Amino acid sequence: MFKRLVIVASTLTFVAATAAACGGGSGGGGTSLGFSQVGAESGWRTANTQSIQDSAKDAGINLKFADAQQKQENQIKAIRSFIQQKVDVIAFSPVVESGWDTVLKEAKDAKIPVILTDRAVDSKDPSYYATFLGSDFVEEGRKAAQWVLDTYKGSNETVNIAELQGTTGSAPAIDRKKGFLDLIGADPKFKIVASQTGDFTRAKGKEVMQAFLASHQKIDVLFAHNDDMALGAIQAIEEAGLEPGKDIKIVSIDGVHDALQALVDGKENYVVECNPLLGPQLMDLVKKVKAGQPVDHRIVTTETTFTPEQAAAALPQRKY
Ligand code: GZL
Repeated sequence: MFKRLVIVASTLTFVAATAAACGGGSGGGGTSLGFSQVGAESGWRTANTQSIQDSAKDAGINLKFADAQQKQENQIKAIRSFIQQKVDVIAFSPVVESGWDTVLKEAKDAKIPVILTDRAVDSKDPSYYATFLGSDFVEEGRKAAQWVLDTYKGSNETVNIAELQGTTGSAPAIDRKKGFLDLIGADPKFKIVASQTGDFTRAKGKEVMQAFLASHQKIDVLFAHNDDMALGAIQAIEEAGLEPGKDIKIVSIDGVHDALQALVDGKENYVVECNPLLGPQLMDLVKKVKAGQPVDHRIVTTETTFTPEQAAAALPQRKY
């Protein structure tokens, strides 16, 4: 009798330990999720990764997480590995829009549902993924442009704009540029005098801004596709002896802590939020998709904008 009790107890301990390793939360029901992340290029990405990892644990979902270091071939390798491991669901944030049809068809043939988070793909076949959860990047670009229009309303002076673009070929870079031009392009007083990719990183943003400043073209406004490039540009502007936020007004997108602090410090002028905390919604979608429940094919995340005053109010409880 005693021996049987010991076996039962040790088995229960093993099951509990396994459950904890797979995320001690409830409701996951042994669900396995393979997630391929873009990389760790920005504050936004770090917050996005944290949200996904924390939410998987809370939901009791066994997360297999792969960092692609911003290389598409690494994401394709990771997705193929997830297929071989027969995970229940695959999710990923595609580093660029194109080149996914082959591997998405492999997942479809293996009957493993795919969820897109954060960024979109340009696949023509909507059956390649169950849903796309992420921001409306065109709207984010429009919000940034609207602030520029409002700031220079009533002035007939030419406004020279420099643009730090995100990763070439990525959905946020393509769509934020489109949204910005939709509004800015309508008024000839606004001229984009310089535009180049800073690959969403601070280092590259600083380097490209240094080149913009060296070109001696007068710059009135910097539009950066993300905060990290704007923060790098601020360093370049200060090292050039100019005042960021005054000599060159700056608008960027994401809403990470350091950018809100730059707003409060007067070094930035406006920030458009792009919400990285997609983890809870993603885990809810994973469970629904695994259970074969219907989900919307496109789910847009809700987000806001920040003036310096709004940044000061938001900073104390800012999660990222
Ligand atoms: C947007 C996300 C972008 C962020 C950048 O949803 O894909 O990638 O704006 C990040 O900070 O690098």
